[in-house]
Amino acid sequence: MITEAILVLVTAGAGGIAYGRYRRAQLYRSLEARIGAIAAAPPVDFRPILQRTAPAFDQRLARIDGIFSSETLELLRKQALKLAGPERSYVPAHKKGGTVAYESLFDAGPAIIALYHSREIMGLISRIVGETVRPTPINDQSSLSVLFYEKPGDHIGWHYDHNFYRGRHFTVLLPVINLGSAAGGLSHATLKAKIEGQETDIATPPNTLIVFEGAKVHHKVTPILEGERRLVISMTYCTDPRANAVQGAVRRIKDVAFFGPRALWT
Ligand SMILES: O=C(O)CCC(=O)C(=O)O
Ligand SMILES: [Fe+2]
Repeated sequence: MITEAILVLVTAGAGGIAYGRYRRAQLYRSLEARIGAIAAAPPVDFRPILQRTAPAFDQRLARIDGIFSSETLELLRKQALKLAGPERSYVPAHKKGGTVAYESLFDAGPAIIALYHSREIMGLISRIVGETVRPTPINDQSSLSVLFYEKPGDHIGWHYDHNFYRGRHFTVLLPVINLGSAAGGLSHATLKAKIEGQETDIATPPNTLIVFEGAKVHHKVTPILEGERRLVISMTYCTDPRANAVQGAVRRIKDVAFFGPRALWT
């Protein structure tokens, strides 16, 4: 009797997981079809960035100031702001802040999706890092996201961005809002990176493109103060986005911590 009940529960549980994964797979297939359409007709012209010279990347970190025209930046900012109610993550002593993940960007943020998938940005990043990069998969919640620092104390502690893939993995940041009472009218959420053992401030005013190998460069973001705001489009690229089973499982565990149980089905 008891064994039967356990059997029923286990079967139901396994069925539930299989169904959850099936529904996720369906969702990703339909989103991938939308990516193709958005990237084929981008709402903004990213071609001007093809003219930019690639900065040195010998420290595995590079910045380009004033990357986009004011019209392009304005559109990206407007769409980032439309993303209502970011999911707040709170990993005690490590991270506090809001995040809107990839799959939630399709309706409000087509220009953000188009940017992530544009040949122009991938060409620029490939020139900077010296290898051809591709987007990381859609089932990785960190592939494309908008980070919201807007409540006092929002921050991220020292960390490496975990690389869940076979190839090299790069993080690309585009701050679209950074307002507060620190120098230059910026917020106190400062990106710090260890470069040659030295803690170095990386200025992140809006419209700066920051490209770094997050799995190799230790970095953090200091807490924001009351009344300040910092919004960042965060994109990840990889030279080989295939993952083995262990890498996939570790990514899922991390995504569950930051984005909740739905990531179990990815
Ligand atoms: O907000 C930033 O400047 C960096 C964020 C970051 O390091 C992360 O999300 O892993
Ligand atoms: Fe990071």
